[in-house]
Amino acid sequence: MNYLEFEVIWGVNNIYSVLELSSKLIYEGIFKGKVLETGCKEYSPLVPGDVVLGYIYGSRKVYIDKRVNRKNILWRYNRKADLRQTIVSNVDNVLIVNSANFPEMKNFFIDRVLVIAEEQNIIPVIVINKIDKGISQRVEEFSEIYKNLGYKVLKTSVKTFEGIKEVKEVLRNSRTSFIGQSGVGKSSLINLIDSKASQSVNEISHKYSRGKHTTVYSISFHSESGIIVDTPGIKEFGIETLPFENLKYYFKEFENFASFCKYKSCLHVSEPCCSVTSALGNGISKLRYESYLKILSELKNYKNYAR
Ligand SMILES: Nc1nc2c(ncn2[C@@H]2O[C@H](COP(=O)(O)OP(=O)(O)OP(=O)(O)O)[C@@H](O)[C@H]2O)c(=O)[nH]1
Ligand SMILES: [Mg+2]
Ligand SMILES: [Zn+2]
Repeated sequence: MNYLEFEVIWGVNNIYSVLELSSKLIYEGIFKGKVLETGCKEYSPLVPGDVVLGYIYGSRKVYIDKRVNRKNILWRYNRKADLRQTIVSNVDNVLIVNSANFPEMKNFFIDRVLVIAEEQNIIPVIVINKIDKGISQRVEEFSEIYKNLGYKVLKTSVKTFEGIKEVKEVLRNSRTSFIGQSGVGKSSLINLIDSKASQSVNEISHKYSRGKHTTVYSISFHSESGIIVDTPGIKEFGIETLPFENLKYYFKEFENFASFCKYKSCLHVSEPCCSVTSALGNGISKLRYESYLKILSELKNYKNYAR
């Protein structure tokens, strides 16, 4: 059997579109067995970015036998399935796309993605799109907070092309996943960057001021600017399965203060002699700290939390 390496481009219902890496040809891949043996119960065993081993049969078909170990995963908690769901794997950058106006930017959403990016060693970039329609004061305020933390914040418009060059610079020689609420313009940005992408885009619903979930599955594009992964709009980016004691390590602004807390195990909530809480409003943003407390309580309340 002649095993070859393929990259997963997209897949639905266990049928995958896979790219053979040396010939650059696309094949239709299915599992040789009923499921892919990964050793764990997984919500999505194969996602864009995965590399698999398999062999070609018939015309343009591939039996997928094995998933190559992943460098990292962009994951979220899927409440319905009560499982961690991998969205994309082997990711260099995650572009957290927001709208400067509608749908309204959710800082808690951004903060949760930042936590996972820090946990998985993915470089996060915050994109504020639709700036042709003006930027709300609130969005400006948060942009400043994220910039001060050292995160890259790009302001873009698909209408005026502002910031597109900067987005392309991020994408170069890497795999970048776009992520965000429905209707923020992920697919519109991708279509602008790669004319071959031709992803569907849709008006946002005026009745509900939100997107219509136009993109329904994740898909990769090997564009001249780099590998781009479009993903469906996400309403809630939950991270409940992260152990709550670890959350503090992924709020990177705590790092400089945490070593001065009295207790090494300090969670920076109400412990005595906590340097993080002492720095509130003076080194630690109150809005980010509020987010930390909110996420911490979500993690603590996770029903299946196993110690
Ligand atoms: N004014 C303005 N409208 C934009 C911009 N980018 C996207 N839009 C509009 O926003 C709407 C939603 O865009 P999509 O690209 O479908 O959004 P999406 O994030 O891919 O949404 P889902 O696939 O549902 O997750 C469309 O009507 C776009 O034309 C922009 O920079 N400026
Ligand atoms: Mg889309
Ligand atoms: Zn502390």
